[in-house]
Amino acid sequence: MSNKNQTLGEFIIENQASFKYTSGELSRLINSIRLAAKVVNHEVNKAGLVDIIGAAGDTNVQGEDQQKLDVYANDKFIQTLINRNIVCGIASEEEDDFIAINSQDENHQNKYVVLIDPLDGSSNIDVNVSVGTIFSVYRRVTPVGTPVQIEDFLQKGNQQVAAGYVIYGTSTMLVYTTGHGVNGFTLNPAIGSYYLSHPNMQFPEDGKIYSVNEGNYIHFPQGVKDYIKYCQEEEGDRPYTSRYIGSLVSDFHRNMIKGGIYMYPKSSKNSNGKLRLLYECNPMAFLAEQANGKACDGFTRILDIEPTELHQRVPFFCGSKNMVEKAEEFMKKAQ
Ligand code: P6P
Repeated sequence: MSNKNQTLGEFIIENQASFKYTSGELSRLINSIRLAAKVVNHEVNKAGLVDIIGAAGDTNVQGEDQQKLDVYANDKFIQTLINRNIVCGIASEEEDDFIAINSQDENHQNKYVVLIDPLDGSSNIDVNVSVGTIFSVYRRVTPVGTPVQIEDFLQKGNQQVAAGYVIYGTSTMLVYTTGHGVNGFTLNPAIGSYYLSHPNMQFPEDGKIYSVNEGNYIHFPQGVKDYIKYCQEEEGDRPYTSRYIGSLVSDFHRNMIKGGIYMYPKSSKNSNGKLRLLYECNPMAFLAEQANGKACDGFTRILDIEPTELHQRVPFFCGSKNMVEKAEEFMKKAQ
């Protein structure tokens, strides 16, 4: 149950009982993400002042080292999660290997691992386009109290206990699920509180927006080319509108509100596509399915894919159910 304008804190307390398996740890985990997002939001929003505060790698007017924003975001989320002593391991797009936490202390009882893309689309910051943080949460599968292992991270997406994103756009929003639907919270930066602005978010079953980098068209598989031509032909409610921001979180968020499909297919340039399974596709697929949408690699449900390595890439089709199913139809027909 949720009512509009409830704060994120009130929402978490009210829905605590529905977080199965947790004694408040998952709530504290979401709270730590909400705090880190506020800190990163502040830094992202002043990135435009780079001439005053110094570009990445320089020192700013206070003589402080100016970090690249994705490195900054990575450090902030990792430190916030470690300081609150909630998780036993973290994997990040910015870290080659996973980070084991408290591995020397067999008394720690932390049972969650977090996988994160700290600042997806960060190349857009220099041109003032929205960017986002994406996170995915699992319960560990190795014994509590022992050092976390790679198998704690290489779990299928259907094992996630929570997933979400922060979108640093015209307003900053935290959108997440714990398996009981998707809710969106908008930050009021004046007082630092998030308010439930988008309760129970749902993908429209159908849509008229397709998001893909058409510059790669000649490199796409035939099924993708056929689907793009289908979107463009004059028939019924088509041609659709092409909208591609170059920021997954932004395209996903718009499509969830208005209806649409986002595609990052494999191509002759990227044999498995570009997006990472564990900390981009799985969390977005969990959100999509919780919001009555769908997510696949063109043939297989994303959440059923067996991961083999931390930074593996997969082709990604995600959004309104009927649109994803139509794209799958073209992929299978062209096979
Ligand atoms: P391209 C950003 O780098 C990202 O991971 C997604 O956020 C975005 O949708 C995609 O890559 C853009 O990639 O190759 O179209 O520039």
